[in-house]
Amino acid sequence: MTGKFIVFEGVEGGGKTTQLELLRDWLLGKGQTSSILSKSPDIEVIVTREPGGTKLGAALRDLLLDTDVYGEKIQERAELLLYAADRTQHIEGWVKPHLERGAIVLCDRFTDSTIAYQGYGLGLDLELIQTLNQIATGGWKSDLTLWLDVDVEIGLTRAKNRGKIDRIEKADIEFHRRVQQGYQELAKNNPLIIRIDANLTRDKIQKQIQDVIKRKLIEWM
Ligand code: T5A
Repeated sequence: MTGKFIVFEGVEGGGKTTQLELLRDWLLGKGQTSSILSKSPDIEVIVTREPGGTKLGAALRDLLLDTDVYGEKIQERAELLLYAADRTQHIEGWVKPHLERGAIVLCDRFTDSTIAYQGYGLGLDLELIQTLNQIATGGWKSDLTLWLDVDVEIGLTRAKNRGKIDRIEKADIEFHRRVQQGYQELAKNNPLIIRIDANLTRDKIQKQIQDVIKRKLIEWM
């Protein structure tokens, strides 16, 4: 099997981080007698995220999510360009080399986040964002995108209960509803986006994800 790039998307608090880690453990067979990848034991499974998957990205992430960057408001197009810079560094310097070695790369957010947040959420030009995504990735696409579809209120409550709130989580509820609408539109137009009901318990969400991945692994292998 060649490397596979699996992306997790969705509004705040859908449980992407939680589910990515559960999926990695399941793929590697942690706590089980055999791994789902037992026929290909050498396959590497790595977890990464945007923004922040590289050292440069980690610095950009701090700037992007900080509630008070040197006391200045980040301009919307500056924000867009910072996400693009993070993505270029991440894809070229980290994701592609792993995929070329045959790894399964599980990534928390990718290009659809920019369409949903900066496009639908902030109202920046969608064509401009598509062009920028194209430049940042060199046209690279995910092999599969799992959209963790959680009600906006439930997701924000989960994120708030966790403790510290970042700059974007602080945005008003209408912003998050527009982001949600963005994901709905994206899923309508792209069969590679699979909707996962993320309003359920951690175990029930993971079960849906594993069922999708089992089907996909058969197809890919
Ligand atoms: N962004 C990103 C853009 O605007 N444009 C872009 O192009 C990109 C790439 C990233 C921010 O950047 C923005 C979007 C984001 O605002 P982030 O910290 O990565 O910042 O934010 P999120 O991706 O939203 O991460 P969160 O950590 O907020 O949410 P997750 O990862 O979806 O959820 P998770 O797993 O951390 O869970 C959140 C809390 O809920 C609990 C967990 O224990 C945790 O406390 N939880 C559940 N509780 C009940 N039931 C369940 N099923 C639960 N699953 C998890």
